[in-house]
Amino acid sequence: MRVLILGGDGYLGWPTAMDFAAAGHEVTVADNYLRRHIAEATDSEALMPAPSLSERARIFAAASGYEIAVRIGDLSDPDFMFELVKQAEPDTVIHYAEQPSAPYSMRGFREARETFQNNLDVTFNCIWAVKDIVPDAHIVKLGTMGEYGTPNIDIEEGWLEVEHKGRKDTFLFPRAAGSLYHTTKVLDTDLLWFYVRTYGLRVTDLMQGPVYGISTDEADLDARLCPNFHYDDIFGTVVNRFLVQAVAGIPLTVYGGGGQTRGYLNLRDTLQCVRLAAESPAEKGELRIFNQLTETFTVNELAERVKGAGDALGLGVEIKSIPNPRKEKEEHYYNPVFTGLIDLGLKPHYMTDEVLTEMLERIVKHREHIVPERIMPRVRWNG
Ligand code: USQ
Repeated sequence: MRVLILGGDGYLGWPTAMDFAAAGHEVTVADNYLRRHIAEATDSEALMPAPSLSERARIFAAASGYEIAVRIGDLSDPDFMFELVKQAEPDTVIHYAEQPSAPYSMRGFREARETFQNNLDVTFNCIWAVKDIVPDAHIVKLGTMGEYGTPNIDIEEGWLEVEHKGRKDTFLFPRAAGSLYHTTKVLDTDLLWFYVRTYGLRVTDLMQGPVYGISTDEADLDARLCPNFHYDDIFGTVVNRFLVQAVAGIPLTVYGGGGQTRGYLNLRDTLQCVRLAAESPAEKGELRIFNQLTETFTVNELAERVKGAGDALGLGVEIKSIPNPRKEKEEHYYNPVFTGLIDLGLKPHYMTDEVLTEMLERIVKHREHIVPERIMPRVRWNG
């Protein structure tokens, strides 16, 4: 397939690009380095430095023999998006090109507006470019489990059959997101659904939980191909943060009561899920939704697991609850259905002690680059 990856410089975008190229697909990536600019502006740089996209594509080509075409530009600009889609003529568009940080989106008016505009504009431009130029192409959109929030009923895969006053219909599962960032993804889903039912686009929306991991088959070819590994309060996801805290000798920052439950997955499984979805596309006129996670944990359980793996390496890990900077339930029911991707062929890589130990050993090699000031939360939801 010809595959166009929007947001190809990101934690997920870059390893996805290498994975598709290594599987024999023709890959183009596009990015405007928004995350790099925000990371610089908020002192939230990743643990290992990442060369520019063009440089990474050159290193990957030398190491593997697979080419990745790189376009740098702003996908919220319709001219750039339309030109790109015309040139790349994709069979599949993988859309990751969003400001992905919940804390950043809650920092203040400017950051909320930047998140809102970028995320909605890119989705809107992507929909129109596909509709007008390659209407049969399949859009694989990265959504988030956070769209659903933490409802007191089981979370179905995207849709809910409702019986009301003796009649039945199927609706998008109710959504109640916990940050402006997560809310932009709810709005994306609504936009996609409108254009799918009106113009017959084919779309897969992947409701993904927090991802952890550094290693993928292609990233391991050369240290400079490593995904952007963030441990800061802005871009770092909780497992990656806890592992870095364990290495730095900082007590693991459990927010509040620690009963918050989410659905987690290994970076390797993100790659599998996205490829499985792309290689078995949605039908025309179908908005297909999968819940993309492989296991659920409370924050307290995660902290205990990281402590266990860290202590076995002699790190003497401590856990300390700190006031929760977010507005979220700290004790709640959480039971998402996630069978769709398993049915497509996903073989999960679970969060074993071995996986955590491997990550800790890798982080230990970079321990002198950990900046402790990046760890404590700097953004409060009610700040
Ligand atoms: N948490 C802590 N301590 C920390 C960091 C986080 O207790 O030091 C807690 C949070 O309060 C939350 C949970 O851990 O309850 C997950 O937090 P997170 O920062 O790993 O995840 P989140 O902000 O929700 O966002 C991340 C990605 C986002 C993606 C989302 C999936 O940054 O792009 O959409 O995971 S989900 O959470 O399912 O919505």
